[in-house]
Amino acid sequence: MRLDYVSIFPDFFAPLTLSLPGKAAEKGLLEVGVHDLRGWTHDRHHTVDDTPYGGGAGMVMKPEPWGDALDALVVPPTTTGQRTTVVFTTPSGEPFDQRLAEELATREHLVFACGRYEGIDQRVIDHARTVAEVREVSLGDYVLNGGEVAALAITEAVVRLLPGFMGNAASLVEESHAESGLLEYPVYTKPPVWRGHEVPAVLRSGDHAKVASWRREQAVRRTAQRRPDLLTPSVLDDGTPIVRATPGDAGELLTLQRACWVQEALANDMLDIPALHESLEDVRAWLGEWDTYVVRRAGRLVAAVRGRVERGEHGDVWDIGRIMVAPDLQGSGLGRILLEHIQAVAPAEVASYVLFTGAASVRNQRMYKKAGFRLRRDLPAPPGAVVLTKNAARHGTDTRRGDL
Ligand code: JDQ
Repeated sequence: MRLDYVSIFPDFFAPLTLSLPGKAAEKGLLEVGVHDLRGWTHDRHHTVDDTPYGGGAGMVMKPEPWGDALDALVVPPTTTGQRTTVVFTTPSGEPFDQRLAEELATREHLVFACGRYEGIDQRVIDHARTVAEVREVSLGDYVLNGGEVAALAITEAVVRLLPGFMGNAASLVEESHAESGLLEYPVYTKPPVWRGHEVPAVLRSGDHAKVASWRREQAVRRTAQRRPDLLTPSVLDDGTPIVRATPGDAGELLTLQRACWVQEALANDMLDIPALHESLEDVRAWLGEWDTYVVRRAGRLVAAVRGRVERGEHGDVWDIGRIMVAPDLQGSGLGRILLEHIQAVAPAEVASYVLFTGAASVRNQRMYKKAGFRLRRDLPAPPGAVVLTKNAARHGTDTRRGDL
């Protein structure tokens, strides 16, 4: 593979010409060229930028030096028919991920075009598409000052995939775990106790099956907490997903809440339940403070649940609330499923779950008891309400959120 970099800060790429893929270069796996864009300027001041058409702040990279750079670096299709791939790193590109790294690793020639200022004149990208494969790639949803750091990150992710690089025995192991779609489990080495922190006993037990299941549980737990987007969304029997609520759901949540709380108020003979009088602004405010999940049927928001951590005397408590099911779908088991779901997404550190319901809401109470909750007359509850709790009964290590 050949890699070329074009930038007004070629020093960024010094590590590449030194030792990093030096070993790959030795084996003839990799050729690297670093180029100063100013080498393709023709004026005394080596100008690479100009003011934007249409006005606005900042400067734009002028097209002529880039055109000459591409003329010099883009090569015609090889015997295999493969063209040069020009990678423009940009905040508006397709997101870089492992799949794209794998795709780029199949290319024979990559040219990284690293812009600065407000970016490169669009005609350079348009022209590049006529002579090469072009990928506009973003490293992630944050703003860098230029494309160099993104190009370096992409390079490292791609080069380590090349056959013969980094002694690829490890990558086989890695792939088998990556396939799980989960984050990595935590890893430990000697000593067995360090600054009072112990290596989990299961890892020192020598029981390979137990080790494997512990690691899988840790991986699932981490993924649920840090990257819930990676987990297959929870689904109802018919495949309807339970998804995180967004700010745009506030209006429909308010409607659902009114319908549900009118019923709750009638059942409990009390018409001034505070939630019944919440405004759209109130719903927007609590949406920002609670992990809220919703279910849609045919586009209509028909059910919701929310949870959040409360710091309690005896450890953290997962406060579950607002289990709401549209009146026409009550009794369908939706509430029970949402109750299971909100427990499943609770952070690992919670010791117990707590929820409140109307003292006269017998159907709700029956469902909560079936789900393992116990009525707690010993605990304080608002007037007309009762408290139910359940031990979170997590197993594994006493992993705190700070470690996750
Ligand atoms: C350039 C810039 C437009 C900031 C100029 C060239 N993921 C990622 N974040 N930022 C970049 C990539 C990136 C890449 C190339 C760049 C940023 N800038 C600065 C341009 C809007 C904001």
